[in-house]
Amino acid sequence: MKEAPRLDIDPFDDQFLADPYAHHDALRDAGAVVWLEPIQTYAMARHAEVAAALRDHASFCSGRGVGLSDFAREAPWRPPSLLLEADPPLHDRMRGIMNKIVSMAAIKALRPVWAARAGELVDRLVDRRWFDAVADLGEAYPMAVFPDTIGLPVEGRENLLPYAAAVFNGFGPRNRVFDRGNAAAADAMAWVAMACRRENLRPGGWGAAVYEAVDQGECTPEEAERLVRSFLSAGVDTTINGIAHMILAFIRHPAEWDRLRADPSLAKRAFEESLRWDSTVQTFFRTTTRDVEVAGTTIPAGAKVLLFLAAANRDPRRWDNPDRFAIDRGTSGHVAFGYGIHQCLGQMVARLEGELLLEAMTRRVAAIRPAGEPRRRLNNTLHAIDSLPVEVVPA
Ligand code: PQS
Repeated sequence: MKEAPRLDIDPFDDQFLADPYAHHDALRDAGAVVWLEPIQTYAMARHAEVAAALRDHASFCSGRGVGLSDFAREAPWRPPSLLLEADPPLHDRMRGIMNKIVSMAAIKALRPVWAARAGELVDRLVDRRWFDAVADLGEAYPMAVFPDTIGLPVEGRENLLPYAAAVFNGFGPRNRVFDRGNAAAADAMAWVAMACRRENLRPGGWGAAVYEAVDQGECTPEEAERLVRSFLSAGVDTTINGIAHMILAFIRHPAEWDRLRADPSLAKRAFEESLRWDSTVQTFFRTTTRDVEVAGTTIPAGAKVLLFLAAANRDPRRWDNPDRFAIDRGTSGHVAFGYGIHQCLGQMVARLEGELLLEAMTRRVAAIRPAGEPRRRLNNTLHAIDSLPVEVVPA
């Protein structure tokens, strides 16, 4: 039996968060399982072991939280999510309710409206020529389509952004990044709590649909309120940064834009590859429910294990030339949306947004160029960008 190598790497310090990819080789190469001394937890960063842990939800549970904090020892900072921070059977019952709302048919119904919004937005940005791919595209597009789909109050929607930043910081330690985000989010948390109430959700939206499950006897009103909160927690900051990194991927690999323009049918694959290349959700934790042996090392029961999704998505053991963004690459098996029973509920929503924006842009944009230095925003879970100035050359 091997001991896990001890590493002096803090994956939540400013230097790591600013450039996680610089540190992934050290994590992957040290072993299949490592012990991170600064945060006193196990971690895995190779594709095979990350995927296996995600698949094995019975041994690697979510109900004790998917952050550093162990809900069996510490009170959670917010009431736990009934999806993300739950195990079967509760998880499966809640996920069943949500799967019926975020269905293929529902996604299909959104497409014409969301495509029109993408076209209008991209028209305006191409006219301007210079813009910020974070504020003007990455934020503007999801904010133009997603809150309406949920049926949220119009007033105060800007609160979604600081709220989500706090949620994703909350999966890390109580470091400076967390404190900074949390201080900014106090009002936002109150707005989100208000927006999740039945009387504040527009009839016909996905929020109201969750409460219809209460009328059907499928869940309690308290559960419905918590499920609506999941839409608000996970639905904006993720896609915002996914879209921004998709643009960054093309800026860093300009020939890929020419290839996409030559064959716009690659849009879907290009978005998927951008998620593999830069995974918005960099990490999260599981907790072992028993002693688990991984590649000859035993992780004891009740241990937090940090899974590096983004490192798995660039593991050279799994991907050829992993640092290269190649839009026609086979991306099947990437774990940017997770894997197994907790695999992202909103993945079809994210894909629709990415694909529709790319489609709108391939028709109108000949080239995308950097127009200034990108500015990072540090977050304990998300690879986030604050600003990405670009110039687009009209087609
Ligand atoms: C919720 C669901 C999902 C919620 C880590 C966390 C999340 C990806 C990685 C997330 C956050 C919140 N998604 O149900 O509240």
